[in-house]
Amino acid sequence: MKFEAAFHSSFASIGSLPKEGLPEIALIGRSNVGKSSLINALAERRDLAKTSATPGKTRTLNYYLINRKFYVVDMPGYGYAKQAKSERIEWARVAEQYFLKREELKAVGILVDSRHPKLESDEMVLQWFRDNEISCFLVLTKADKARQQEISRHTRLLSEIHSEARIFITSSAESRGFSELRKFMLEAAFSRDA
Ligand SMILES: Nc1nc2c(ncn2[C@@H]2O[C@H](COP(=O)(O)OP(=O)(O)OP(=O)(O)O)[C@@H](O)[C@H]2O)c(=O)[nH]1
Ligand SMILES: [Mg+2]
Repeated sequence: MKFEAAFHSSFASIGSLPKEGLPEIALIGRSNVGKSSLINALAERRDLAKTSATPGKTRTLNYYLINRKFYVVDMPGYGYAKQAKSERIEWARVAEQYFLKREELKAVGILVDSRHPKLESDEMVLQWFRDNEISCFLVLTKADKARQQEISRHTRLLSEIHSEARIFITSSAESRGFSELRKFMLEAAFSRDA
């Protein structure tokens, strides 16, 4: 299956989000975890979403229209040490409103670096989604940089927190893990309640 993707628009506030009611799947994760790279890999495009080696590249909610049927939303990363505290608070406020209120939101993909289990900011986010009973799936990124043993351990730890969630192991650098993920995202957009 292909994801035909086009950049739709960037939004800095919840009030201005699209109103036509298409389903949405959001991607979140620490700064630099590989959210924008994942969007490029899903779409098999090199520069659709802007990526950067410097954390904090994505600062708005960026909407990508997939197959003219649903949106994938690239969110700003969290856990970025150099970010001002006021910005962090603002991000949390916007994100919380979006996750709790947005009716179009069908699932949230939480991206975690394959190599780094149990980071404090990831644990907080994982638990927040579990406690708020928001449908989510987990994506291990940068699998090309991790050993199989590390990946297995990490997968096990994640399933202790989210026993129901699907876990995908991916590498954007090596285009690994995306056909399953595309299929899952398409199904999540159309056959589930958030
Ligand atoms: N080796 C490897 N590097 C990756 C992979 N995915 C992303 N990267 C690198 O990680 C860095 C960050 O990637 P981004 O996709 O910009 O990360 P992001 O999560 O969108 O970051 P913010 O927008 O700052 O929140 C870039 O240098 C990417 O090239 C991967 O699968 N393997
Ligand atoms: Mg980004």
